[in-house]
Amino acid sequence: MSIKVFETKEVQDLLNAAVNRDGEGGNPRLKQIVHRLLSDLFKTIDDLDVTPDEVWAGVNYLNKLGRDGEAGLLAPGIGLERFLDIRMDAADKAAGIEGGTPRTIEGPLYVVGAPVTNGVAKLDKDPDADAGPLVIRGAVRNSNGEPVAGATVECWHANSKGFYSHFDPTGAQSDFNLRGAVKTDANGRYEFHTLMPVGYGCPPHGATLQLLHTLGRHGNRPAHVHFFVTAEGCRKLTTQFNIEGDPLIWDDFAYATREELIASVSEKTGGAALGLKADAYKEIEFDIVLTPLVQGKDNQVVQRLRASVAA
Ligand code: MBD
Ligand code: FE
Repeated sequence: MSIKVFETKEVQDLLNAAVNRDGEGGNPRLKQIVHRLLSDLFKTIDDLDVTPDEVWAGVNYLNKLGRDGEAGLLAPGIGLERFLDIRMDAADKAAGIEGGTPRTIEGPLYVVGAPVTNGVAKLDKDPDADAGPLVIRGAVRNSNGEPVAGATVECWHANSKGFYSHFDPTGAQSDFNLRGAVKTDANGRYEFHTLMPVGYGCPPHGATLQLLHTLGRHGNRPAHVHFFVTAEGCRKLTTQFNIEGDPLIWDDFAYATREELIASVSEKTGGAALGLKADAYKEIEFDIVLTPLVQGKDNQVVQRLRASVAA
């Protein structure tokens, strides 16, 4: 069928009416964005001759996505969150900002308000028989290579099942298990004592995995650890490392892997003296370089609705 109605006055008037384009009230920015999104949707329907059945399947999908609470999970899955990083990387490049630890996506599983300690934090509150001890340590430096004392390094990751506390479908984990924040010491150093994570997989019956499967994709991530790093005079860094050797390192459904963010693991002994659950443990060194404020401002603080324990 070659029915094309998008360019007609009737359809253009409909698009303008739908966002109250010329009327009083409402938010002009939202009008602009919704007008463009609706226009692109209508044009897609015209161009690809999308059938009414297909449109209603899509509407139904959005209802399921909302019921499952997975819009924040679909966003990285369809590359939307990665796309925002690509744009921020390009903005930094255009502004001549370089040299910091690369950013990569926050993802939907952060919880506000993890406990903060000085220098070192033990993140594993709950026992996890299938996870061995892991020490994550490193230094925070500024773009001059100087250690940053008093920086806050916040960290969160999954357990041996790939589940995050607060979002664990089995309900097994305590609040803030495998989550915590450390203030760096006088040498800019931080250290987390924790347990080795396993990669996350999307909920098996959720809307995100449904779409990914329909695209012939999977919904799994390699083992990884998330960070927020903040310090006086520096821009907030949102990043992660992915752990070397995971077969999904370059097949992450959320597209968060970056060459510079692949952590290598060393085998250590002496864990008993550190209070770890076994003497043999794994260690990841992850040094972090922050970039300075831009004209006194942090242009990296992203506002989004984040989970909290009380809510
Ligand atoms: C995760 O653990 C994650 O980091 C992202 C981006 C999406 C889903 C689960
Ligand atoms: Fe994650």
